[in-house]
Amino acid sequence: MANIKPSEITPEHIYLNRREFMKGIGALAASAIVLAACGGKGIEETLVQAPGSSTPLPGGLSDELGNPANSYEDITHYNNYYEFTPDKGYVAIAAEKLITSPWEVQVGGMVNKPKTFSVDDLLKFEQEERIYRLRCVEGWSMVIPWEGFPLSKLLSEVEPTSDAKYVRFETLFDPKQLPGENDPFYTWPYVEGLRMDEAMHNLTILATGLYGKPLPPQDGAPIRLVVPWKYGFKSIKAIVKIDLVAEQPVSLWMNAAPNEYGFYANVNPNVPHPRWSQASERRIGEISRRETLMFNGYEKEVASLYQGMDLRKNF
Ligand SMILES: Nc1nc2c(c(=O)[nH]1)N[C@H]1C(S)=C(S)[C@@H](COP(=O)(O)O)O[C@H]1N2
Ligand SMILES: [Mo]
Repeated sequence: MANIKPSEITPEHIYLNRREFMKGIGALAASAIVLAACGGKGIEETLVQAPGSSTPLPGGLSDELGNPANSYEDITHYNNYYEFTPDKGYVAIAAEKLITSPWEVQVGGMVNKPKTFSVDDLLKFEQEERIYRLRCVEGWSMVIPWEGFPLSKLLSEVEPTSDAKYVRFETLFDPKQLPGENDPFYTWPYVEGLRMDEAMHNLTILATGLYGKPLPPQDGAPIRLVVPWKYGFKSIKAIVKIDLVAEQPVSLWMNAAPNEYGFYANVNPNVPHPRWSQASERRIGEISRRETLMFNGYEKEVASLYQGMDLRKNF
């Protein structure tokens, strides 16, 4: 049963009709799928919040800490996407008509084999499910079941040279489709960056879907970055360009407010934002606040990347 890969299962059945599905194929086979999809958690130990429901049901999706996944409705109707609107509840409607096909991602810079990937090319990388917490720098969070693949696989294919020290990502620049890009306060297009070791880390993925469906426009279709131990703004949406570079990239947020948004942006409850504490967060769907975890709960996996660094200076 360990051989069943999430990618071999019709995702809509798993996520949206899990209970019907289980009735159909029997509980034994269903538990095998849960083991494969959730990295070893037994079906009895997990909780799910069904799409459209606020009540966790037994037997569903949760992260490795046992936090139930947010509903599809929450994940797709509470968004940050400044190219469209700063109104989180309106992004879904404002982004509805974004043209995401055809779409190309140009990967170049300091690489031996620059390559332009179509979305079909990107979908040829084996797609995995990753259930990650997403912590916005504003103090809210969600648990999101992404589909995608490690960024390291794409980078290996283009063969970064030894001069490449950082990866720079760029969002589509198209002010007709992305009206926010007419706002002169920001330096468009949206840019983000990672240090090479961060980019190569297994937790860092390019996401192509969520809840087993293609990414909707509001969540970054057709392809977005997800770096779960960093504040959400690092997880850049609608990527068209990835460059391997020697110098630390300057992001849109660093340009907008360098004292508030640093390059590293690691989730850190001990380093307050200049205008608010980062010690706690509101999980969407919950009433009381919960404590924010160091590196968003991924400390074991990523703390070694920052050994010897002053995390207050390198915020
Ligand atoms: N291109 C682009 N990417 C972006 C943003 C944006 O405004 N534009 N917002 C970021 C912020 S602040 C957060 S918290 C996450 C939100 O992702 P979600 O809407 O899928 O939850 O996307 C990030 N990626
Ligand atoms: Mo954010």
